[in-house]
This record gives sequence, structure tokens and C-alpha cells, in this order.
Amino acid sequence: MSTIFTKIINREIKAEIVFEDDDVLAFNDVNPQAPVHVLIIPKKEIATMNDLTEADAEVVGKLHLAAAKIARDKGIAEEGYRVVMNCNEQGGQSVYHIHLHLMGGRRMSWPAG
Ligand code: IU
Repeated sequence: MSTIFTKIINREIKAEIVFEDDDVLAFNDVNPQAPVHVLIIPKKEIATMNDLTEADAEVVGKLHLAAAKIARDKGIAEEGYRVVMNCNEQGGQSVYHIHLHLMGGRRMSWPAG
């Protein structure tokens, strides 16, 4: 099942895109929970973390490399940031196309709620 993120990939819906390559797209979250809040998604439709296979290992690595690059570009790499992927209902997932949340620009609390 496609989600709104596929529409963003296909430019059918506007988003503030901050990074793109052949496999990955990153854009500002529309409801930011921190001064920097970027979603980093694979262009391939993968619903949840549970659906990942060995074949996805490279793209999952690329999501993390993109997160680190965006953190550097936004000047939050040294002070620190958080990267998280929610899975399914209890994990807080609401859009069923996997995505990393990159959040920074403020002190994060732990444990996450
Ligand atoms: P979640 O981990 O699936 O709960 O995260 C979904 C995120 O997608 C959430 O932070 C929303 O604010 C964000 N989002 C968005 O940036 N643009 C959209 O059109 C929609 C959700 I729908």
C-alpha cells in the first residue's frame, strides 16, 4: 500500500526536501518536534521495520549515512542529535513507509516517551 510519502517522492505533494539521491529522500517534518526534524525515507516502499529483508541492508545503511550528512549540514552534528524509527502502533508509527526521524537543535530527554 502506498502512503503519502510516495506522493512526496513523486512530487505529487510538496515537501521541503533537504536531501535526495537515487535511493533516499529527506524532507522537513510538517509537524516538527525539535528545531531540526527531518524525515529520511527510502524511495522503495517498505511498510515497517518488520518488512526489511537482507536485500534492504544497503538502503538502510544509506538512510543512516544521509542522516549523518544532514546533521552535519544543519550544524548539529557536534552538539548531538537523535535518530529514531518507529515501528507499528505501540512504537508510535503513523505512516507505513519506513522513515528515520532526525531530531536535533535541543536537548533530548531519555527514556523516550
Ligand atoms: P511516525 O513515526 O510514522 O509517527 O512519523 C510520521 C511523521 O510524518 C510525523 O512526524 C508527521 O509529522 C510526519 N508527516 C509529514 O511530515 N508529512 C505528512 O504529510 C504526514 C506526516 I501525513
